[in-house]
Amino acid sequence: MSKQRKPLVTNIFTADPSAHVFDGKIYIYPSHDLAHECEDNDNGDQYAMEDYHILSMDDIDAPCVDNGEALHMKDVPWVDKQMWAPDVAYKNGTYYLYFPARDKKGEFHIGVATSKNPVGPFKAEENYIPGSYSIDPCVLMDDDGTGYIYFGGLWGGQLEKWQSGSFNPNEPDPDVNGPAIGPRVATLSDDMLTFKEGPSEIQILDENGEPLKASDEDRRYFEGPWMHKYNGKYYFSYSTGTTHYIVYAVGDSPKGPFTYKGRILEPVLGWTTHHSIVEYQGKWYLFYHDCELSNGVNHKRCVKFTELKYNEDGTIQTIKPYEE
Ligand code: FUB
Repeated sequence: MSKQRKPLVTNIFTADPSAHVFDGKIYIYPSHDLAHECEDNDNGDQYAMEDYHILSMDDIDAPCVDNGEALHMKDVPWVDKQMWAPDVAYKNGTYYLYFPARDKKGEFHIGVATSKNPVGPFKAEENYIPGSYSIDPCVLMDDDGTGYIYFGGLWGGQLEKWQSGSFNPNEPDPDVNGPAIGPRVATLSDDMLTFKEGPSEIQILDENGEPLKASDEDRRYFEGPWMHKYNGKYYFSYSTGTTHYIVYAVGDSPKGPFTYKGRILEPVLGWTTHHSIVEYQGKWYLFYHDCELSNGVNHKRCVKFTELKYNEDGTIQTIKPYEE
């Protein structure tokens, strides 16, 4: 029985799924939402997660298993709170878990933890990756073995505060008529633990080759990046945040620029939307979340998946999450 478009697990709340295939099995690296009572705010204080649980499925129709706690913030010396959306990468027999969290000064940075097992337990490095900031890391291991890490999120994710190159809590918002703030990309070092190059800002362009504007909230970057390759092209997808779409842009190189192409997922129940895209046995799947399990409570989310289809010209068919 396919679990498509149903909560993958119901014993815990999960969100921000990063799906990967390792040795023929599907592994999902989500955030672990906690069921505390609190008010929502634009700073994201309601997302007070403390640990990670990794989910797995033997195949796309198999039951989804919660493999238990893989990393807790008490075991990460630099972290104070809010372990948000993670991703994983595999290289030379080791799994690298990349995760954002607030440090003791209240700044978001990105840490890395390693394990020989895809479901952990993971052991974190003492400090965050030097030069990292903001939230929502995702990693592409390119065909030549180079790792690229993408990250950044507006509002609670603090990306606006890094416009000068260092953290400025009083940084004014960008001019709405100017270019949107872009996500960041860095090249990972050969040992996957530091940045070899970058971070630099990614450009997302409209159909005329102009950078998307900050006022273009239906299309500009907000948070939740994902990168995958299809027919040799780089597909950079992300959440538009305030307008609640998952959209994508396509380019010829891992660092862009990328040209906006369209919507992948229409809004789901709940404020946030966050996804990943993975190929499994010749089909493509979108992993995403909504708030069905809590009847719409923003910080009590559940991970789901559905099939994703391309058109002949390489564009992606838009998914309406509650219509077949
Ligand atoms: O889960 C906390 C935050 O909510 C993530 O970092 C964002 O992408 C949004 O899903």
